[in-house]
Amino acid sequence: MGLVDLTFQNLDSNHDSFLELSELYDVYDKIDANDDGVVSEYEYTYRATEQHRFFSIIFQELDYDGDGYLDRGAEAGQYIMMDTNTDNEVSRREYDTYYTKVVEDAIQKYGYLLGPIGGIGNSGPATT
Ligand SMILES: [Ca+2]
Ligand SMILES: [Ca+2]
Ligand SMILES: [Ca+2]
Repeated sequence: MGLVDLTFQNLDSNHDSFLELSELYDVYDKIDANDDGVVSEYEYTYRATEQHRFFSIIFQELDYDGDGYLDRGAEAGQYIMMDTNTDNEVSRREYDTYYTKVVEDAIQKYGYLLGPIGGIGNSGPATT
């Protein structure tokens, strides 16, 4: 399953229905297979088999400074982006909204790399 199972429930390790920054950090620490403190594109994508290329373009989207690694700065930036009402917690709805947007942006910018796609990005309901 790999990263495909990175659903909100898996991220929310204390099950309070909110994603805290520490929980996001924990997830990246797990993805950081060689423990060098940053997540490389390889680490981010290698567990995803069928959707490898898809995660690759998501990675490009998250790697805002384009250095090929997701560090704590990128992770914190991602968290701030998710927390749209700035209450320092990311709700399920904020998470869904954020990922819908990331997927849409990634497909817009890099979708040509995917070729024909069947329903990717439409797997969850888009909250309004
Ligand atoms: Ca939580
Ligand atoms: Ca690493
Ligand atoms: Ca929030």
